[in-house]
Amino acid sequence: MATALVYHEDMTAARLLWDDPECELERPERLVAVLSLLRLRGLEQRCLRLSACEASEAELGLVHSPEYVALVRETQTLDEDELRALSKQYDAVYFHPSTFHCARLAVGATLQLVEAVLTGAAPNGLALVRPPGHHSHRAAANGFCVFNNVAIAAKHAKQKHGLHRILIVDWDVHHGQGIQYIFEDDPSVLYFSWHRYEYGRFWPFLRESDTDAVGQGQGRGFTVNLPWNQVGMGNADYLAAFLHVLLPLAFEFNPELVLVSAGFDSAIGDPEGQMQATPECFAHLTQLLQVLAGGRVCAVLEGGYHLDSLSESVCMTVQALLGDPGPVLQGSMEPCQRCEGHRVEGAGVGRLTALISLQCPGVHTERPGCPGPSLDKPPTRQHESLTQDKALSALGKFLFLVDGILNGKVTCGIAAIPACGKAATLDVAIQQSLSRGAQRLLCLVLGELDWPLDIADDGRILWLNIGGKETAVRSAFHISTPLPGTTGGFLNYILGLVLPLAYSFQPELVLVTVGPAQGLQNPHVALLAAMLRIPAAGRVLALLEEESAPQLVTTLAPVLHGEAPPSLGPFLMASPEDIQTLKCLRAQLEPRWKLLQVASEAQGEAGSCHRVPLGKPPSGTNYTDQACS
Ligand code: Q9C
Ligand code: ZN
Repeated sequence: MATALVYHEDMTAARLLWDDPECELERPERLVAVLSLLRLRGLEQRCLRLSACEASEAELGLVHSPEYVALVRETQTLDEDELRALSKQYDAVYFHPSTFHCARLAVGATLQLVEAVLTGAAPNGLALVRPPGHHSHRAAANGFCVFNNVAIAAKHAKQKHGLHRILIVDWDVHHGQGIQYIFEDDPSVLYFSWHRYEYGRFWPFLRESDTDAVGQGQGRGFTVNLPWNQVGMGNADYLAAFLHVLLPLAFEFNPELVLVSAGFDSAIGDPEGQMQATPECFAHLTQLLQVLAGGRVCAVLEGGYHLDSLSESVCMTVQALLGDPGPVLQGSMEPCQRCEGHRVEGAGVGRLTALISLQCPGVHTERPGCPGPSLDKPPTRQHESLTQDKALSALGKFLFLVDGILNGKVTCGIAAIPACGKAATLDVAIQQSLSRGAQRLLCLVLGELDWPLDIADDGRILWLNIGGKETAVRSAFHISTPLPGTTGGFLNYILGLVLPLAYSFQPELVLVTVGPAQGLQNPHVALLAAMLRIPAAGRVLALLEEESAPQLVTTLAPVLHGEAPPSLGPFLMASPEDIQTLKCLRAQLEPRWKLLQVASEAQGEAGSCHRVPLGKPPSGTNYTDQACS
């Protein structure tokens, strides 16, 4: 099953016929450039290619008024002066005699993509369309957009497929106010948009693009705006927004489908966005979304006006959809510090989390330590596994695997070892990696296991023990915490601690050691592996104990190959104890690991934990137990 790629070359027909500096950016070459790079990279050939058909007028009517559809239909027969006069009635819009045809193809392509994904013909996909859609209203064109492709697709998924929860992620650099208006009172569509805002001084200059627009009536809490009040936002800012704002909400919402308003004017080089995120960032954003909704991610092109940046970014998105590991995300992982007001912050968002919890029926808090209902489902498909044997007992083979990952010949691996040999094997893997010159090794240990005595805490190993006996930050590189008691707590740990640390550390290899009876169910381990694979560019080596191996291998092999992890089941809120523990850990680790920083949390309750400066503690000191109990 391959990623769907929906396109039709007729969508290059519409173009600006007169001089207009504002509208000339949106030109046919955008699609031509994207498609030719996709071909050059061999990506188009790997996709399930679908030729777009025009949407029906009934489909347009899911969102647009009959009068507006009729008006756009009439533009087919207008002459240039009439087209120009009509265009002037809207903000940043041009019409061409082919606009109606193109815009219907754009909607049709989006619907075909969603249809392919919801019927199982493709796991995910991308629609390459013009004109874009997210600014258009029920009865108005706006910002180069004629029909609202993504909004129509969401309505279609609800009506024709009976979906109850759809997440729309709008990573275009402009606010998709059209989508916001269409779903503002609808709790079945969670709309998230980040956008260049500059306190309202950037187009479309709307008060309702700010954080305090959260939806209305039943839909209150299901619109999430993240305005950027300065240009120059980069990879770390975008990642922080996903890890600290979007993904916690998205997991709680538990969407059945993810639609992406995939505008690439938020990428470096774009004249509209003036942002700094590199094309590689879009592979990461896509991969992060693929852990939701069983991987059913449909990306639909919106803006993106720098042809090279746009084409590279689309290629990165398609590579991620295809399941390819990587790329490594370069550069400092420090979100923007200087500027107040646009750091990822939660004045609105904190309230939203609470609101969504209240509005989701069946949300309740579990007693910490009391595991939820069994989430294990027998795997339904057979997967090719990277395991060289059912159990990799020979040390030679194991070291071959470590070497293979470090030198790039192997992407990832799974090793099953006898319980008694677990600590020794991990020790050997670490020694081997260091002797091969590895500079950054992330050891994620699930269950109780101590840092190997013979290995120095010198910054080359980041040791993260989840399910250890106690909460302890022995150094910035030696962290231990008990297992959170609920799914919500576990998600908080992954999104609020494990991934920010992994992104900041940029490991060359991640060693995941899974002990027996560590308290995690297989879907939880699968989610952790699926998410760690992203910052690690795929380079994950899982060490399992033989007794638990056969089942875990069937769970882990597909996710290490890039398949979506299974759902975690009903969302159970984190316990106050787990939240407090996480806050204490973060407060202590923030000075060293910048991606942990979230403006709204920086003071608040976490301020009640004494912060102990990091560095090498005297041996045996356990900071956290002193400071936060
Ligand atoms: N320099 C999309 O990206 N012009 N539409 C703004 C500010 C309108 C953008 C002028 C931009 C419309 C789909
Ligand atoms: Zn845009």
